[in-house]
Amino acid sequence: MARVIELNKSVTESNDKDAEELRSDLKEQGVFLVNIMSSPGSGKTTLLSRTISDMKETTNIAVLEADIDSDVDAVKIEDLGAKAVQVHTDGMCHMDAGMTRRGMEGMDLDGVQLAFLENVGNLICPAEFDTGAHKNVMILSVPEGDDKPLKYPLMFSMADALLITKMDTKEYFTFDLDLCIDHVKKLNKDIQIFPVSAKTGEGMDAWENWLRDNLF
Ligand SMILES: Nc1nc2c(ncn2[C@@H]2O[C@H](COP(=O)(O)OP(=O)(O)OP(=O)(O)O)[C@@H](O)[C@H]2O)c(=O)[nH]1
Ligand SMILES: [Mg+2]
Repeated sequence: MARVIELNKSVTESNDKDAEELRSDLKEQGVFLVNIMSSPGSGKTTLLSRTISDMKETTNIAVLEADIDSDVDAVKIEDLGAKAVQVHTDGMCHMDAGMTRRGMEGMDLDGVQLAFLENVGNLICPAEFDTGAHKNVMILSVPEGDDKPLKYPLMFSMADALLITKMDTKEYFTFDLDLCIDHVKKLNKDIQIFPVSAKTGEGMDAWENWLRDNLF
């Protein structure tokens, strides 16, 4: 059983200000926070699990798991030996900065260098709320299709990095990687793109080096 925190909608109306304050407070503590967004089942928890296994010898990692219900994702992360707290969003399809702060305050951040927020699985609302993270990362998995940047442009436009996951399944799906990258670059020319498989480990080095380069 993981620690579970029940959250209500933040009372404050100034999300952008709260987000700036959280970003700055976490930086002062030396905690680099990464917001992970994607549709349900695209592979956020699996990607985080692989990343933790690869990096845990050298980097102190904590994960804030946000879901509508259950603690299954936080339990998976704790089983790997990383710190995890599960937050429930009271039915809401995204995390905001106030909720993220309360979740982070529920975690022992002593010595933590890298923290992930696994946002609620959804390609729309999470892109509209600044959580206070230092970087926004989105995941698109091969089975979802190469046209998703055309249909959900906001998240692709605001992300600092895109992981194209489940590359090991590419032969079973019609997914044109170059075309997908082309769509994404038209929306966001500065985005970092990492094709990966959390199952085989393909491409994980480049993603993990990007994380290491960004630590405070
Ligand atoms: N073949 C393959 N399967 C993967 C990969 N990454 C994740 N999966 C599978 O995809 C399914 C969903 O993965 P999760 O990591 O639970 O996805 P999620 O985005 O955390 O899901 P929610 O938290 O429910 O939104 C699981 O069956 C994983 O085993 C991958 O790289 N390759
Ligand atoms: Mg998950």
